[in-house]
Amino acid sequence: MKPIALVTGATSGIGEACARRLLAAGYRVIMTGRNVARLNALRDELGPDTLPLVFDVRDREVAEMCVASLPEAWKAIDVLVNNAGLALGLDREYEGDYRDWDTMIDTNIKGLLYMTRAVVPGMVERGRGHVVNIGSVAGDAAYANGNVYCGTKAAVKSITDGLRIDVAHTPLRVTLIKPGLVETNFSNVRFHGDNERADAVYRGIEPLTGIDIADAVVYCVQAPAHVQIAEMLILATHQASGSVIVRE
Ligand code: NDP
Ligand code: 8X3
Repeated sequence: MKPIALVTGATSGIGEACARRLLAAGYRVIMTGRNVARLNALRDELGPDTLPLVFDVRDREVAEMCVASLPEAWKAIDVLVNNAGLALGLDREYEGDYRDWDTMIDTNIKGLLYMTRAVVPGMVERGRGHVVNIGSVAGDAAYANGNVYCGTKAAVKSITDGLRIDVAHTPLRVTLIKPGLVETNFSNVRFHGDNERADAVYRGIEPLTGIDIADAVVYCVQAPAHVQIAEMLILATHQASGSVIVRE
């Protein structure tokens, strides 16, 4: 029987790329997100080794219920990729929009925790599993106007380290992937649909792609069982940190 991966936020960007690469690596893939039409289109394209699961990771009860009511053949999740997340706004902290803060904190931190709480007990019980959390270079050090988003990704780093400690007595592995600039819908979402502003983020530099990050995820989950890749920082070649980017 093929192993099973669950990828949150599989409707776009890094999550979609992870779904595609994990499928190609021989996994059956549970693809989650809120965009039903996109999930169904992916399922039609990618075939019966994928299962769409529609829910908002911020809704703890629904997230738990969706995981608990997976069909029997899809219950034994081997890999959880906690990818769903977003940035909203790029403003001085003292001028930020508190609704944007709530959404980022609820999605990037609490949603990731809800999924971990729903899936990891089964992994511990079965004595196998791998959790891959998508953090960010933004969690290593704050950059100008990144304040709350950077804070959520710093929290993801701590929460990932905490989980690794808490499962160290089991065969489970826990990995934090910290991408730099990846061209996805991320900046369109951050700038509330201002596509021109979003495009400018990737101007004058060759950014990473979702597939670059997905390849790293596949490398981590396919490492031999005694090898735990704790953390990976992946930057575009002309990016040195969250705030040092050399453009043409
Ligand atoms: P995209 O906007 O392309 O994808 C975001 C995904 O998250 C979508 O599939 C979206 O699905 C899902 N999502 C957002 N909110 C929710 C929610 N409440 N419930 C369920 N799913 C949700 O961006 P990326 O692919 O770039 O982002 C993926 C992750 O990578 C994020 O955690 C981001 O912080 C991180 N990251 C991105 C970087 C970049 O430069 N792009 C760099 C470093 C980290 P739907 O709308 O269907 O719900
Ligand atoms: C996304 C990368 O540098 O835009 O986490 O914050 S960055």
